[in-house]
Amino acid sequence: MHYRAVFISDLHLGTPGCQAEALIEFLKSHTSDYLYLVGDIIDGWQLRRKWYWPQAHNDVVQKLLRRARKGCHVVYIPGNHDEFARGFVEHHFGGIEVSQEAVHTLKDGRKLWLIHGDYFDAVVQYAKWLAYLGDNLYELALRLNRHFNRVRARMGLPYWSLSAFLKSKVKKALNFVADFENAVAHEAQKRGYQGVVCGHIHRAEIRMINGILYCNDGDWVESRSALVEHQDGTLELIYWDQVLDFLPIVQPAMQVPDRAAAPVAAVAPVVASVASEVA
Ligand SMILES: [Mn+2]
Repeated sequence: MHYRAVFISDLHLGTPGCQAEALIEFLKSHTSDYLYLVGDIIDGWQLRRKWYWPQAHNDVVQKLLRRARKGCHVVYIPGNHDEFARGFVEHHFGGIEVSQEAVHTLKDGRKLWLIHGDYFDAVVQYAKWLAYLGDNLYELALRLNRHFNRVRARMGLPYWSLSAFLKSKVKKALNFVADFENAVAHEAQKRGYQGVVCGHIHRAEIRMINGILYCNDGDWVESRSALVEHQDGTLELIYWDQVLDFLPIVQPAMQVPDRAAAPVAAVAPVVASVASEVA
């Protein structure tokens, strides 16, 4: 299928989480006149910590370069994980244009503002912390919570609920997604655009927010999603071969006999899914 435009972001090449093989398959069957890389394409943060660069990740880069060579207009908008590329803004890389932000005009004339979106994320550090907790650390946190409360009890202090703490964090994380979407849409409107395309929060979406078309193209770490503009100008989110079991289920936590921990177990899948969404 050949599209007018394809928008992808948050590939996180250079991390084991990147679904490079699926992305290559997607790119093969989704050619376009315009290809926008909306940030966090290469994960410089992770690569600095630990070098991880399998062949498939190289193939993705080669595929993007080849696409540019073959006449596709490829624009690369660096994100926060690939902020090193912001030093190359207004330059070309083998035909790929690097830009801080971009504008795409839809077939019907509407102008979309293209940004990664991290500028609107005042709480990157917090979200990262939550993402770590969503993993195996969750179990450790439960164990620590029990020890912590034994110590507190010995000191005559009341029980401190990890459950209540996590619930408030989850609520804040959900607020964060809505706040992010509203802030991005509001700024697009202020700048005179009819819509906006961003990434960053790994949450694919197409919806109207106060008369502004808000689009998020998702990610290639979990949801394998892309935004496309068909030849007739309609926009669509494409989920590539999506598997339904992508949410990490925290099974062992369900079997904790400690009654105090039971509510935590109930909220665990939510924490895990929210954590992955705001990463
Ligand atoms: Mn990002």
